[in-house]
Amino acid sequence: MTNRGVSRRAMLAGTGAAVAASAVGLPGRADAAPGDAGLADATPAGSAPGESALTGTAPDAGLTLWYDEPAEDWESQALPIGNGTLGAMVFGRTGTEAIQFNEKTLWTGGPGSEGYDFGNWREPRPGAIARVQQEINERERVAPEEVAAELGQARFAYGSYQSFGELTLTFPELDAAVTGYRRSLDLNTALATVSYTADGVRHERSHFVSNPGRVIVVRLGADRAGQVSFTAAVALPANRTATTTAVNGRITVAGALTDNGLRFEGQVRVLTGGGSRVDNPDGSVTVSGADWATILVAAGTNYSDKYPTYRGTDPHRRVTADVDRAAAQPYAKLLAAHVRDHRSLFGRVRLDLGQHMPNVPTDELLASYQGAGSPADRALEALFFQYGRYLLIGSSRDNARLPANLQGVWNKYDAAPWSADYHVNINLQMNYWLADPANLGDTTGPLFDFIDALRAPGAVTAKQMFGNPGFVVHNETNAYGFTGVHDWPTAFWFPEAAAWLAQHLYDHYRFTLDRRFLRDRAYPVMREVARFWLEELIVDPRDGTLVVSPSYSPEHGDFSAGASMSQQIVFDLFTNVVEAATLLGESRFRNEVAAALNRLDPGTRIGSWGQLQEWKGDWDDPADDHRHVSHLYALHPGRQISPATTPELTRAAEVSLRARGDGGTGWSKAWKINFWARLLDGDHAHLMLSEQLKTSTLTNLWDTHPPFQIDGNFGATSGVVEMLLQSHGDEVHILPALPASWPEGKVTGLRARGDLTVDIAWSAGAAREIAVTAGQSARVILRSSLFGSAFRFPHRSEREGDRITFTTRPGERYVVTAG
Ligand code: FUC
Repeated sequence: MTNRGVSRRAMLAGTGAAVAASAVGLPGRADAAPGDAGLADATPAGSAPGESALTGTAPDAGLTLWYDEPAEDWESQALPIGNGTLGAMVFGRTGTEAIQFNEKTLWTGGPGSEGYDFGNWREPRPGAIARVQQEINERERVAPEEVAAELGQARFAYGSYQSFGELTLTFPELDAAVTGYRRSLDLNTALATVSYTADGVRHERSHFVSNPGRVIVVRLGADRAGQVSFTAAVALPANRTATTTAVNGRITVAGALTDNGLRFEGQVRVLTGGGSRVDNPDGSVTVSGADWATILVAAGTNYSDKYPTYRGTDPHRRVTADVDRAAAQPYAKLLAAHVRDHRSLFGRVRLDLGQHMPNVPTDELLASYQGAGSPADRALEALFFQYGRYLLIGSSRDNARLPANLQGVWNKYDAAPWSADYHVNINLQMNYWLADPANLGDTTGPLFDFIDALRAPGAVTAKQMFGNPGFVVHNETNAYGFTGVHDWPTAFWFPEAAAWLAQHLYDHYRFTLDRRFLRDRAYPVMREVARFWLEELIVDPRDGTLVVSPSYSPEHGDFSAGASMSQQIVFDLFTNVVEAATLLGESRFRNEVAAALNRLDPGTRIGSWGQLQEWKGDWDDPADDHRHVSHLYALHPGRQISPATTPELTRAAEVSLRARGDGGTGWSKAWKINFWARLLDGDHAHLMLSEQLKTSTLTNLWDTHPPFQIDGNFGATSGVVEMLLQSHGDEVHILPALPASWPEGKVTGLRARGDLTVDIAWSAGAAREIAVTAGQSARVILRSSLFGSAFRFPHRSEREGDRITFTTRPGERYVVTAG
């Protein structure tokens, strides 16, 4: 199958992408050949003199992943589509296709599963934590194995996220030679398409997962009438039994997980135009000689996020309603609603790095990537940036009941790597770093619901293990409120996780300035977590500061008192609580937290080789290249260290980061993009992006740890935003870390804290035009090299060095231009 560069896909009977485009009034680019949509029509950075560089209306170009062979491997080649709750992986095989699919709540383990205890100690252990604190006070460092023996315990019935099954499609043209093969994923429309010619007939299949329609949709067509024939069936994983029936073109699979009794149901409806459709006794459906067919898949479980049972209503009615509602709509309408819905989020941000997408399949584009700033390299970088946004939309929508997990919503295993769970010592947080800055703030709903759902089980753990109010979550958690511990010494203890999660709530407020969200959602959680820490901090006998003990820098080193990350997370929490309580007029609690903040060890020390210490003791080894760089939390995602406010600590952070090196797992490299951007070193940030693309990215552009882990995709997108725009401090910093490889470009629709939407055009490595659209009235400090020379800004403002300050009016757009 080497027929590269199929120049044009046939206009097939109502199947394809062209319908998507026309049905929603998009330019007909989806019907163009791969590579056609280069940047010929989208070169805003080079706009004519006197013309605004920010007002181009060219379509997003080069945002299609495409290949000239079917996928063989799920992990590295198949293409993901999803609506936050349902996910599917498209292989595009021509003989027997197996579309693997997921429903986000299908988890083994938890209540109903033998021995589940939420990770809480099965026997009371009075004084256990105090004993460890005592040991630490005496010896300063205690090996993780010793602490695990005292505080850990074997884990039972934690469970794993499950594959729901496969929709198999068997085609009679099985043995026919195939020519002109192409499979693609268009990020603009969230549509995966497969097309090929067999026995002189051009076939096309289109796949999408509709969020408004709550179904997976597969449309099959051909360029001649009566040529659509296949048998559709649902194959379940080997660990599952279910009843399967086929009645009137509706396949129903229903059962309960043997492990925990969680009920599940999937329904497939097969609709056809022309030809015949037959239900088979084995629960499959055969279509012969149709002009077209539409396959709709809905799935659900009786999962609920409510402690302690985690069970809700049987999925049968909802799943039936979902497929039936979708079946009642014409395909074009279903498709148009999907594309409109996806575009309403995806289309908000455009990134032009002066790229040119060459006419080669994406695996070749990746293989030839050098990171040297060629137009093709920049095309891959822009695609990878947008892919992170695409994947978040696909795995985290407002109505989804769980947030994006380690694999988003995609998983083919019954025992997934790390259970495809919610690791909260970096990974879940990284999944959402991009959400607000990349203008996808409305994908945060499932994360915030998840945090809320952790409060009840986490309160039990806080009380039982620590005797504290508030709630606690440790190193990782599942769909069933696992907030306690296990006994893997280097990864079982991380009671700071809830405080880190609370940062996301407050940061969402900082982006939106949504007071009601702050009062009703964010602050109640922040206050509860702060209450836990007010109780839990102890006085360090060595210097009288308040410290966390036992404290453990994630997955690294010994236990001690006051490891830097522990201190920095509590510092960040208390700082945010003081700000929020001030805004909400909660002065008593504010004062209590402010007093503790004053006594808190801030976790920022410069050590003997100029490094930022990872621990309170100066124990860092300059030869250590561990993947976690936890002690730089204060630099990112925190805001305790920054070049503008703490230059010495910033230099120390840089020393530490250099020592850790440019390697690491996929997510580690992604974090380093963010770090280097915060250090205002665009070239090093870009180097990390290129390292990630060269050594930690699979051919379907999924990040690999290895194995596949989606946090690196999300972290990289966040890192690119940090290179172009930062607003963690008091100012909105334009192009803070622009690399030499991106001399010309334009980005529109990024978000800055303060309810601001920002567009930037630059050339010769410097901003030429900036537009800030304000959601509310606020004082804005804008920082850009542009203010160092002549500029135009027709509003009242004060200028100081490279900053201007002005007051916004809601809805107004403020444009600064060079010259
Ligand atoms: C953290 C990391 C591992 C892995 C796991 C899922 O614990 O240290 O590398 O990413 O999460």
